[in-house]
Amino acid sequence: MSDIRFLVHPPVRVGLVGTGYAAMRRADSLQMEPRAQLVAIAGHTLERTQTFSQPYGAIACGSWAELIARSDIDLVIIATINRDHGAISRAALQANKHVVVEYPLSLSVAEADELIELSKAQNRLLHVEHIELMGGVHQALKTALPLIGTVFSARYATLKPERPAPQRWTYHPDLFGFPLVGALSRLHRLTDLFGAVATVSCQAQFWEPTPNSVETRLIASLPHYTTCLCTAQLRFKTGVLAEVTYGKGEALWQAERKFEVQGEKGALILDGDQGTLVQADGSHAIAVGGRRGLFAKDTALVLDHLTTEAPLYVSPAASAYTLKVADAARRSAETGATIALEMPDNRLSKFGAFSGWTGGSSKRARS
Ligand code: NAP
Ligand code: BLA
Repeated sequence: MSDIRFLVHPPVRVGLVGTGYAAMRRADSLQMEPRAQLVAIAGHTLERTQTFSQPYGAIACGSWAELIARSDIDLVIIATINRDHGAISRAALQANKHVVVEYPLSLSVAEADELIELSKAQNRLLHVEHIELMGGVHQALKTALPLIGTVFSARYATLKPERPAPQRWTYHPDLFGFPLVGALSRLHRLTDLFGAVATVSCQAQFWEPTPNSVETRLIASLPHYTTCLCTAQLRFKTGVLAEVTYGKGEALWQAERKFEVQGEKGALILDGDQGTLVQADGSHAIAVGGRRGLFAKDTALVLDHLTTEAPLYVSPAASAYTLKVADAARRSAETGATIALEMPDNRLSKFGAFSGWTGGSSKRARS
């Protein structure tokens, strides 16, 4: 991460693509930052873009291509639908802009790799946001993992009942990607904690938007669904077995956000924002920080990086590796096969891909 060969003199001039929740958090963060200037915004419709841009005093662009073509922009922040991340990142890098993109970098594994190569060739920053790594739950896990000895299993479930299912892009496979690709942070927490994955198997269910029906169709791709429910089993190279469940929509009745890790000397349970360490002598509450202010933190770290070369908390190579795992889950769900992953490129460690590999990891990892 020390091979950054660029420095931007503040204020960093920013173009923002997107007008939704993540874009608003970015725009608010930039407005608070003396080191940045939000120059222009591009959205889905010009009307919404104009309304969104006005309080920030930013120029509303008619398209992301128009935004990227501007010579008064150093950094493009991409906070729009997942389908477009790859194309916008590519165009921005080709135009010599630095790029920050919300996860996932691309819906395609091959394109993600190409973009990383392109950013190096262009000598520009490519940062994929992974705010979940800075959130309270993940930080609590990282801090407490050494207390439970050799880890052998983990379970992470996030279920979000939404009734009726919203008419949003997040329920369109073409726009969001395979559920564990679009919600890449779920798998990324695990690769950050436990490192490289040996095998993946996954089952996925999708409910079609048939009126008055919750008929289950075990097919991987529909133009639009009203519920998805995916469960992936990951066997890590260290031997840790993990199960990840992700679901959203109107066929679900009980919300859940729970991360459990079992080790030879204890267990860690993070249920919502409640943390518990279970050991031989009983259960102890552990402190868990919040989930607010994470986009602002990410934005500040990017500005630190661009203006002083301070290191970032995650590398695009680490994100691209997790994308390979998520894509293997998709292939497993489609074929019914268990997918073996190739050992990640040794160069990954150079880019900090497995920064969390040693943190609280099992003894097996070192044996
Ligand atoms: P959002 O609030 O729904 O905003 C989506 C943006 O995309 C809006 O500008 C929307 O414009 C536009 N859009 C919607 N449908 C579109 C279509 N068919 N074609 C082109 N543009 C379309 O979503 P979000 O939560 O901000 O998510 C944006 C990105 O941030 C995603 O990549 C997501 O993974 C990432 N992210 C979000 C969070 C979070 O907390 N929300 C956290 C981490 C990462 P209109 O409203 O005008 O349609
Ligand atoms: C992640 N939240 C996301 C993502 C989307 C949303 C599309 C990226 C895909 C994913 O990982 O699932 C969308 N989140 C929403 C919406 C609501 C929501 C529409 O909570 C409606 C209330 N995001 C928020 C709010 C918070 C928030 C209000 O919109 C609360 C502080 C946090 N969303 C948040 C965080 C992530 C995320 C921290 C990263 C994912 C993670 O923690 O694993």
